[in-house]
Amino acid sequence: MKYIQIHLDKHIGTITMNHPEHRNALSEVIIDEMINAFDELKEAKARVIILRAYAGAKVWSAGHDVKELPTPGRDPLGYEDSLVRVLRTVQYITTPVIAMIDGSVWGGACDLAFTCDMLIGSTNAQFTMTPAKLGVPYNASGLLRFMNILSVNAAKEMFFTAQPIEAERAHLLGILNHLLPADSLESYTYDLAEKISRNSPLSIAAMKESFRLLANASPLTPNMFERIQGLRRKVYDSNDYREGIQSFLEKRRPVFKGE
Ligand code: YXS
Repeated sequence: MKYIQIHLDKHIGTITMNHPEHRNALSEVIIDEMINAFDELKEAKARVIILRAYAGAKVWSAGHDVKELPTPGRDPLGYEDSLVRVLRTVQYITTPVIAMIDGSVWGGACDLAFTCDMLIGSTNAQFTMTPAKLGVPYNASGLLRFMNILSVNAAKEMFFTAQPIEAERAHLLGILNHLLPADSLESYTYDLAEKISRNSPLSIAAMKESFRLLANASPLTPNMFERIQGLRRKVYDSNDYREGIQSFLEKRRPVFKGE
């Protein structure tokens, strides 16, 4: 694999994102490799999986590959979108996944990290939710995930301001399970993973799947879903959506006109 490294040692799997040139942006290629890596570790009976960036990375992941966002008129986070596919993989694999974070996390990569079962970060960890900066209407399952982790007002602040949440505050808000100095992050994470690997995989698998079902148990009527989709379609059909992507590609600040 080109951008993903896999390692398995005594039931503890590690998936390392390794695309420094593009700050581990979640392109179709890296996502397909990541999904294969989860499948391989599941096959190999890993009892816990750690998802991390390459050693020394200042950016854990720069989020969805903006160059792969669809042109206006197509849902940028549809069911078959690569980011959405890997989020489902992390949710449905019954092996616990720990996000080990020692750098900045952007946009859809925040959703990937939040979808993991635990987040362990260093003081370098930072989380920035960017859809509003790019003119992207985030999707219902993503918003629900943030609401399950954060208070609604903290989730709204993340999405509406597109400003970074630093490590200390991320720990305070419950995003990070543990906050460590950078030089003890790895040993602490693998030590916690080892404790999980000693427990019953069957019991953990049943509880992880139950957590998933219960977390998504909020009743969403077809009418509610269609209303959300209608609201989102207006946005990804808009000129502002086009401007958000264009401004990123031209490395300039976006000028949104609300149309
Ligand atoms: O121009 P070259 O070829 O050298 O490549 C540059 C960047 O274009 C590329 N890159 C990305 N390419 C595609 N998608 C990305 N998200 C992305 N991020 C970076 O990586 C090369 C190095 O980038 P550069 O020079 O900016 O690195 P840096 O170290 O100065 O800054 C690192 C970052 C992460 C602060 C900076 O790259 C950045 O702000 N990236 C964009 C972060 C972001 O806005 N991500 C959200 C993507 S959209 C998304 O996730 C969802 C759709 S949503 O928005 O709804 O959550």
